[in-house]
Amino acid sequence: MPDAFDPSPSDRFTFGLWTVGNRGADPFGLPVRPAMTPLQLVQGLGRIGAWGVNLHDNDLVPFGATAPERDRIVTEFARAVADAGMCVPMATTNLFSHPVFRDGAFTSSDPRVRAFAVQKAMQGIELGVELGARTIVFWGGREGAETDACRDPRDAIAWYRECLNVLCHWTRSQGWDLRFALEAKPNEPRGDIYLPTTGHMLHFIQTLDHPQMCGVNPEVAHETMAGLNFLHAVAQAMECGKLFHVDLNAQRIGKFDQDLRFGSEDLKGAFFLVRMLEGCSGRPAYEGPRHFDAHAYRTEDPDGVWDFARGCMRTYKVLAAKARAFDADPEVRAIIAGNAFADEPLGCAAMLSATQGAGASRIRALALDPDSIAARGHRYERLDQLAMEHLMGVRG
Ligand code: GLT
Ligand code: MN
Ligand code: MN
Repeated sequence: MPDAFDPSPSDRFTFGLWTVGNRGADPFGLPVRPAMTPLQLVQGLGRIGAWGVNLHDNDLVPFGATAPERDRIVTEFARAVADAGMCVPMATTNLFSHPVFRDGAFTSSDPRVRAFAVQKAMQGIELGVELGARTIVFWGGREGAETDACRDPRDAIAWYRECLNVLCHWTRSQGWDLRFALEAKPNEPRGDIYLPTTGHMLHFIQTLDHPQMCGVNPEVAHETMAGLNFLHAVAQAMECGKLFHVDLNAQRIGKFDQDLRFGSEDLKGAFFLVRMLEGCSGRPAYEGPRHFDAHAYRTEDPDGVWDFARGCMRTYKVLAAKARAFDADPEVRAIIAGNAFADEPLGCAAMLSATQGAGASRIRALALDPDSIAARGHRYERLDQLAMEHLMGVRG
C-alpha cells in the first residue's frame, strides 16, 4: 500500500551496485544469493524509486577486460541507466580487491604499485565522467598496516598525498569539473588504516595541492566503529563546506563493519543525522545525494534485498518527517529558545569584530558571576524525552 514514505527520484536516494548486488558472502561463508547483473540491479533500483546508482570500475567492467569489451559494457549500462530514468552521480575505483594491492595502493612502499593504482584511478575517473558522475569517491581500504615494522607511516601519508595530487592535477588538465570525496575507516580489512577518521581526512585535505576540489564521504559505520559520534563528524564537514558525499548505513560500536540497513541500529543517532542533513534545524540542507552504502542480511533472498533497499529509503523519509515535527513542536521550540542567548554583547565574535586587541581586552575585563550562571538547568532531559516520544510515535 503506497504511502507518504514511499521513495521517489525527487528524494535523490542512491545505492552502489555493490550494495544491492551484495551476495551475502562473508569471511566465513560463501555467497547465498544468485548474482544479479548490473542491468538487473539498475532496473530493480528504478522500480523501487531510487534516483541514482553508483559504482566501482570493477562492479561494472571486470578487471583486465579488453578495450572493446569495456566499451560495449559501458555503452549497454549507460543505456540501461537512461531507460530506468536514473543517473550515476558518483563513481569510485576498486583499489583493494586485486592481490597487487595486498599492502596498499597509494600507500604501498612499491612505487610500481602506486603508479598502477594511480593509473587504475584515472581509468575509474574516465569511466565516471563517461557515465556523468560529478563526484569521485576514494576509499583507501588497503591503505594501512598490520605491523608498523613495514614502513614509516609518514612515508605512507606523503605517498597518499602525492597520488591524490597527481589525480587532481590530471583531472583539472582534462577540463573536468569533478569533486573528490575521501572516505575514512579505522580498520578492516587492514589492522589499522591510515587517516582513520573523517577528522583526519579533513586535515589531510588541507595539505593537498588542490584542497578546494577535495572533501569527505563520511560513513555511519566507519565513524561508529571508531566509537565516535557520526553526527559530529558530518557537522564538522558541513561547517567547512566539505561534505561532498555521505555513506548512510547502521552499525553497532565494537563490531566488524556491519553496513546494516539505514536506521536499523542507533535510531536516535539516525534521527539527528537526518534532521541535520535535511536542514530541519534551521540551517541549510546537505545538497548531495542520499547514498546508502549497506547490504541486506545474509539471511535474505533477492526479494529480501529489495525489502532492505526500500527499508533504507523509507526509514530516511520517516525520520525526516519526525525531524520536521520535532522542530515544529512548541515545547521543543520553547526549550531550545530558553537555551539560546543572543551573542551580543558577550560573544567572542561580536567582541572581536571591532578592534581585535581591544575586543579581547574587553573580555578580559568583564565581570561575570559563574555561580549565578551555573545555577540554571538546561532541561535537556525533557528535550531528549520529547525527541524520544516523537521517535516512538506518541507525539507529533
Ligand atoms: C566498500 C567499502 C565502502 C566504500 C566503498 C567505496 S567499497 O564496500 O566497505 O565503505 O564506501 O569504495
Ligand atoms: Mn562506504
Ligand atoms: Mn562500511
